[in-house]
Amino acid sequence: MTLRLSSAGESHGPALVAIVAGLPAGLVLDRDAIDADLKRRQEGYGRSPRQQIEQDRVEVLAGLRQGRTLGTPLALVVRNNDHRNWTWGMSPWPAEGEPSGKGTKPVTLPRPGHADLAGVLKYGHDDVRDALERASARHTAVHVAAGAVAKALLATIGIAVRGATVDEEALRANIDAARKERDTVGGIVEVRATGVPPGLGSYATKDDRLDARLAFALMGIQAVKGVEIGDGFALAALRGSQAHDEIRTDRRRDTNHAGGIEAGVSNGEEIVVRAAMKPLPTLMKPLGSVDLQTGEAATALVERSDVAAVEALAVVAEAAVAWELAVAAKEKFGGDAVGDFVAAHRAYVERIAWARA
Ligand code: EPS
Repeated sequence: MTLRLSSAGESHGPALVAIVAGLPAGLVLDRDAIDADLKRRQEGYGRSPRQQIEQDRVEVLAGLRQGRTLGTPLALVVRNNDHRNWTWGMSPWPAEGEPSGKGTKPVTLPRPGHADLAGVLKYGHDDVRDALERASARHTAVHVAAGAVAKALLATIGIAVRGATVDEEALRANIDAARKERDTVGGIVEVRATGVPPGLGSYATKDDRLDARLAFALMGIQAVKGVEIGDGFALAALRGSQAHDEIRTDRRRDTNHAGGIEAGVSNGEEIVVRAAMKPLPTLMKPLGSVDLQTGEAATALVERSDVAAVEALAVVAEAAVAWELAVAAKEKFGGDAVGDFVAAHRAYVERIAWARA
């Protein structure tokens, strides 16, 4: 069974939901570990006051019994506490009573850089909110929960995944300066995965390639505008003799310019991927836009937002990479029961006589 993930949920709607299908049965999940990742995602430097309203926790509605997966779809829910302030404005059904709370007036001032303009044009909305609510990075919360489940599966075969910002100190100084100037900033995150055996992904077709799948997963996260694997763009300026990682007799490498992937296949070295995030588009000193109701020049919507969400992206990118590695590992090792998955991995590393570094 292929691992599959689908999600739904608006930023100020009742909840975010994800369905994870294709997990082997018997995988032990730790609620505290999932909630710890949800908390890490919320704690990032430069977040908006929204993070004081939310205390993200996972709820499991299906697929789990006494902390063990059943091999059936796992249904995950993360509730939006802020929905209580939007019950009329974000009511799934026609709202009753007098309009009250937030979201009652249509938004008509699209923000450059957000989904606002393209979203209303594409879907025929009159209210920009109908586009921005789903485009919001809020829904990354439930992807982090799914990523924590993927990490539990990967841990059974000794794979660990960790994301971090690149140059934390400079990033925080940049955030402080931008906050003073009522502006926003982006930044770069890096995800590393250890314990990945050679042979995940394939060069056989382009959608098998592990590098393509990781790039797809990272570009699928809000505000990500660039992805690189290993030394990425810097490789273009090197000679071949400098750019490639020589193979030792034990088939390991002393360098890792390739970021653990050659020709779309993991090579057994640490997987290293980076994602670049653009500055967030909700600005306190807004850019020029158009009022969609009047057609007149205007400035874009101003509302509560983050100065930066780069530290959150490190956690979200970690979840995305973990998810893709879990998909690739499940594809390679299969297994309806987690023991089958682990045994297939063991047999494989024995066949290739792969000794972990
Ligand atoms: C977001 C705008 C802000 C962020 C939000 C993403 O939300 P609000 O408009 O409610 O202040 O805080 O991210 C989250 C809520 C989250 O949990 O990550 C946007 O426009 O994308």
